[in-house]
Amino acid sequence: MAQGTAVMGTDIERLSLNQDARAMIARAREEGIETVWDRLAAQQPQCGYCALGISCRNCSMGPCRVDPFGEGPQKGVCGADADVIVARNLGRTIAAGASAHSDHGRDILEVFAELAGGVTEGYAIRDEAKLRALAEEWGVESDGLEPAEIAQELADLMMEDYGTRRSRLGFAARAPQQRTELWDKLGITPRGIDRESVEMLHRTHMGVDNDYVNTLLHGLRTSLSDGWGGSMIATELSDVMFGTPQPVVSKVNLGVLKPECVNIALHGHNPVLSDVILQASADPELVQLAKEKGAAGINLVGLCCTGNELQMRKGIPMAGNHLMQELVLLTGALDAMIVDYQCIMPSVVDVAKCFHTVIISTADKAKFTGATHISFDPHRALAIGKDIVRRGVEAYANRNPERVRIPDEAVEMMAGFSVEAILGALGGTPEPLVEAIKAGKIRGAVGVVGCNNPKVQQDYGHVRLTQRLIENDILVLVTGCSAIANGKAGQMMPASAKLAGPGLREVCESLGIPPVLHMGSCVDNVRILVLAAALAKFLGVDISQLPLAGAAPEWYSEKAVSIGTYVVASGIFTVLGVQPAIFGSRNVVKLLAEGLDDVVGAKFAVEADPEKAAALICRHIEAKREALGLEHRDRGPVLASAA
Ligand code: BF8
Ligand code: SF4
Repeated sequence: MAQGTAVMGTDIERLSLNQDARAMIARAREEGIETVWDRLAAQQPQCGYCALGISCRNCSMGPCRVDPFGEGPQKGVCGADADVIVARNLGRTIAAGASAHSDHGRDILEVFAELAGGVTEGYAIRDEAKLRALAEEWGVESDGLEPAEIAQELADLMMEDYGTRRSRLGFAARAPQQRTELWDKLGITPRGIDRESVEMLHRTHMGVDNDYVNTLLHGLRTSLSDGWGGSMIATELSDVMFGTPQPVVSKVNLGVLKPECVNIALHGHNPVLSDVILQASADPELVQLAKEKGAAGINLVGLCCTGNELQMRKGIPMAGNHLMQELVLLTGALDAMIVDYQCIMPSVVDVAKCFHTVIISTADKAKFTGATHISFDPHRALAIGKDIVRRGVEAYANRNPERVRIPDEAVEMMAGFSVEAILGALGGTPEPLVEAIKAGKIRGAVGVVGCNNPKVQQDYGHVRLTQRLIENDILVLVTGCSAIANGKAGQMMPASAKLAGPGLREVCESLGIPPVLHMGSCVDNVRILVLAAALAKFLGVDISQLPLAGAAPEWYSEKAVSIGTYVVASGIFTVLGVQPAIFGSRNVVKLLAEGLDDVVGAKFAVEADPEKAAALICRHIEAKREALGLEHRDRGPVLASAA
């Protein structure tokens, strides 16, 4: 028995870096509750053709597959070869990811327009200065206008960016001139946000775009319509409506759950929902109801990107990232999980059935069989928000205290580094950051972003890569589930500066900031683009000349593919930790991992080992420094010994 337990323990340790996750996975096994890791194991061996990207079911002459060993068929029924099939599949993946972000952006834009029209409940313009700055950027004459009037005009202009009437998206003008000229030259300047994804679906229909290079170029354009379009609208309008993030200290991991309180988790992405739920959870009547049921109060916690949105703006504690969504239910302490859309596993409904937890879906476009659906309507947002919170309070009465297990103590993390906050900390201009980079105290900056994936030990990719980068004096910018991983690992407090190399440590300590800056949710990756553009413009160079890189060590989603692609198309070298489904075409791999450098000044690399990924990135950053005429380390990075 003891031996059996030890073997199981070792196995569980391989699944996650964290104590809280390990304890809950052990509980799932004890109680026979299925989790994502069990289902991954049950799927083995996964389809090799699909993993290589050389299967196609785009029409009913198929499905088809190309033999990667060259012995079987090399073409689908229509004649498409591996290059065409891989490019088409990748193109569709980018379009799906771009569509997810952009539709999220549209939902925010529609509420923003209705707020301007005075027909919503529970929303306000919380950052009027940002509204006025955006109005100026978009050519709206705002002098003498009320905020609602400005918002109406701005909303109309932004709505048009979803259509096809212009030749260039409004926010594309934020990129340095060198970059926009390059996009024009390549014919990949993003036009309408919807248009590029629709065109990608058209091109990848049988018999349309049969040239893999041409398809992939449109893939770049489609991703740019996300990064400089849909996601950027989502981020900027969220700031206007919910407040531009400023540094705030909060807590993270399953230890944020409180046994004595009604615990409600918000999971998903759109702050249009979560902000109102936060307001509703403070309602005195509901707090009183919670007390009548025997609870000390209502404890709201976040998961995934909605958790980031709430944490960076309101300091709400964070229960965990992607792979914690089932495990948070296994605590037995969660009374309600409120979801909107994206990255919410259908399985949460099944796990919740093993406890008293209610799952409440809210978006009509994202229903979950077996969940309670309460249709969210911004016109009556607060009333609906209160109804939803009430369900959570009522569920608390069904909680069995004997089944509650909260596995760990919460860890402190600092969030809220919007571009405005970073520039504010620097005295309003990028100059101090540029000077620190020039002096070599900070070698460069890297966006470490993206998901968890059960194929990778949870959080190991993020935490180890980040650790190596900061040790090498590279400032790390994090978003999405990566930010939560780094938070749990204790890398995101000002005191974490001691984990950094001497140069970065000195800069962080003088500014009182962590060496790993939380820039928000996944749509907020655009904040990294905006910061990169500001640095490039300040120096009079293109983004591709800066000592920057991107990394997605544990990515899983189509959205992450779109993000990685727009980051590269914007000129930033990007390392993926999980293989994308492209390796069935040598030509596509060669183009993305080599040729793209000559086209957009950046390329992809795939490296599963974060130690090696760190070395690749350090070398890249030193090469960029050298090309800019800055002091550089010839012998590559001095990597610290394994901790
Ligand atoms: O958009 S990082 S697992 S939660 S896709 Fe999803 Fe990935 Fe997390 Fe947010 Ni982003
Ligand atoms: Fe097969 Fe071509 Fe149809 Fe794809 S599009 S399923 S490769 S026939």
